[in-house]
Amino acid sequence: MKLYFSPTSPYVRKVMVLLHETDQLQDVELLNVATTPMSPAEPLLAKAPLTKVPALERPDGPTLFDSRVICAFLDARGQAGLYQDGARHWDVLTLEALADGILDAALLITYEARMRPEDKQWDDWADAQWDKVERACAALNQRWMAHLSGQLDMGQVAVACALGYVDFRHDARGWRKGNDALAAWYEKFAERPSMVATQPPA
Ligand SMILES: N[C@@H](CCC(=O)N[C@@H](CS)C(=O)NCC(=O)O)C(=O)O
Repeated sequence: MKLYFSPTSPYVRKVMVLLHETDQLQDVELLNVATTPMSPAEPLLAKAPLTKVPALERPDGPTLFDSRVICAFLDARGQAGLYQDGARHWDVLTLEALADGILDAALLITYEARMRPEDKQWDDWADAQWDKVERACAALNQRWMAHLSGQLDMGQVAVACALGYVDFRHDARGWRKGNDALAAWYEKFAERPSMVATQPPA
């Protein structure tokens, strides 16, 4: 399998953490591609029409995207059980969706600053995206700590990758304020070898 990859993409990081945690890293070749909405990566065009990373090329089926589909596929392939069974399964999916929502909002703020000409940038819009991140962090801190502190699952991995990205690109906005329990949980989770090995380059 070939994983279209970027070392700074937090969505790719979800997949990489899963590969580490489930001992499947050796089954995947990493293809480093730079892709943005304004400059889609050529190698992705034929495989993944949305031209985003991650995308997973397989010898025996269509290329998979997005990160949630790839993670679910690799979890099933490795029989890892990171999506849990029963009622907890839906909690894991909701937690992963919440984490990906943090990423979507945070990435839009990044793109606003990096892609849009300076005279067209709109601070209120970026701040409104940040409001989503703040609401999501508050919800995690208030309602999800018991789940986050339980047995490892994909919801936890996604939340950790989302918080790692917010630190990486939007540290100055201070997501930890008022979220002490979440901050303490993240500090510990970030020590996992899978998280250390997949840190974005400085
Ligand atoms: N929902 C997608 C989002 C992936 C995504 O937005 N990746 C970014 C890199 S962090 C990208 O490839 N952006 C290029 C673009 O938007 O054209 C997923 O979960 O994989």
